[in-house]
Amino acid sequence: MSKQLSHWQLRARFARGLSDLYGREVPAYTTLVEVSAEVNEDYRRNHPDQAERLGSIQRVTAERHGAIRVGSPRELAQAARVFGAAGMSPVGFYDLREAKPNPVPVVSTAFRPIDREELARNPFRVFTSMLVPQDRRFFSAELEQRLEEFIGARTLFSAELLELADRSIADGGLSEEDAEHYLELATGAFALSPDPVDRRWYATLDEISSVAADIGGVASTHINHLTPRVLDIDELYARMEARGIAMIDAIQGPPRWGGPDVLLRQTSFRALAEPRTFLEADGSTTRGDLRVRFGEVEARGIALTVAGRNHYDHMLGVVDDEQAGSGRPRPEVALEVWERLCPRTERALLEQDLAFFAILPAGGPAGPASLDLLELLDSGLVRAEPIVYEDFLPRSAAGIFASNLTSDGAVDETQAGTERNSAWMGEQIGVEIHDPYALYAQERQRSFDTTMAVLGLDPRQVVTPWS
Ligand code: OOG
Ligand code: NI
Repeated sequence: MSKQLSHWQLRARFARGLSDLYGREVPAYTTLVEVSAEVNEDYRRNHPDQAERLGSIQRVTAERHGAIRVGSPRELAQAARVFGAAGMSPVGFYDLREAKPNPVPVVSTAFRPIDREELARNPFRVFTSMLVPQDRRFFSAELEQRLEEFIGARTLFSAELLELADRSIADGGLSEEDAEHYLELATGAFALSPDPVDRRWYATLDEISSVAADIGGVASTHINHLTPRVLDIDELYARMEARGIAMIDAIQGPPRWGGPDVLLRQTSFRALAEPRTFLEADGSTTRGDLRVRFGEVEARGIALTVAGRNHYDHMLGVVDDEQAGSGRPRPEVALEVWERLCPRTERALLEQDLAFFAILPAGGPAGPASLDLLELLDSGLVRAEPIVYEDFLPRSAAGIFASNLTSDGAVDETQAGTERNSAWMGEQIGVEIHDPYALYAQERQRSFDTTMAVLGLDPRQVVTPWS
């Protein structure tokens, strides 16, 4: 029997395959990856003891997230099998239809590894959005029907690919030969299609939403962007601009400041015109271009608890109020709000149970073992290491979508929306959508229980900020 490739090995190869593909399709992406690697290397040199606190340099340098868009629950269920084959499970539910000021007619989840060891081996994740043609705020009954017919008639993932995917899920991996085959088909499923785009159909959808056109106006799906991770996103932004690449206005997410970095900061360069073939109304084909794909980059910080996230959303609301009417994001406003309202240290985040930390043995001088976690930390017996945020932010996602749209779109707010939630999505695809908060809490609890056991303490008797 030939050697078996495990899920994480498939995931690492899948990520590399997509990265090679996207680099061939969008050369500016290669520039972004190069500049990101330089920024990370310089950061590591200048901050030797800080650089690896949120992940090893190997992990961060290899790290990517992709974004894809599909048209129906059936397509999403198939995508779940293709990703499941590489150990990626759906985590989180994002309703972008509610995003202000730029609603997008999709609901999304992210496929990613969920165990710490798996994340450390390769954290590849794919933000996956599904069109909601049933939502009357965006689509008429007639358009819904046309969309369902168009999407129902296409095949994104071949039967052969799905069969290999199911085998990998069932067996925990694939033989070398099957793996090659799976990777070729899986990567190929996300290549930009050379098929002609029906110009009138595309334009009809584009009037409602550029994202609807990108999903329902073409015959297949494709990577929308592939995002490297950097340790200093402000530096990356400056270096890209210095190379003459036009970046969007702002870095999405929390501002740069002197306190702990939390959640996620993202920015991107504007979508590039890519040549496409069009099918015209008179049956002829012409050459033209579409601007949909772009380059995004991100920096990841500490995962927040539900309370921390509520506080974060509250701070964003204050920033909005204070810069209302100014037209464009003003970083100094956000900075001032953060200085005023955000706890300044990791310790404060931990004490107020606003962020997640792993509790690890620190090998400090053995003092009298306390039954209070904060005292154990003070005595140097244990230490708290930040748990990195592995997910996405709906507001940033909507900002990323919006910064690259060609039309403003049309939304009829007098219509009622169609109810969609995490449970609904899980039922549609036959796989449970994991709750990201539960995953972070589990990781914290495991690290805490293990460390208390090492100290000979009963974890149930030790008081923590979250107990
Ligand atoms: C997804 C946009 C969201 C992110 O990083 O927040 C996203 C898309 O454009 O399809 O990728
Ligand atoms: Ni993205």
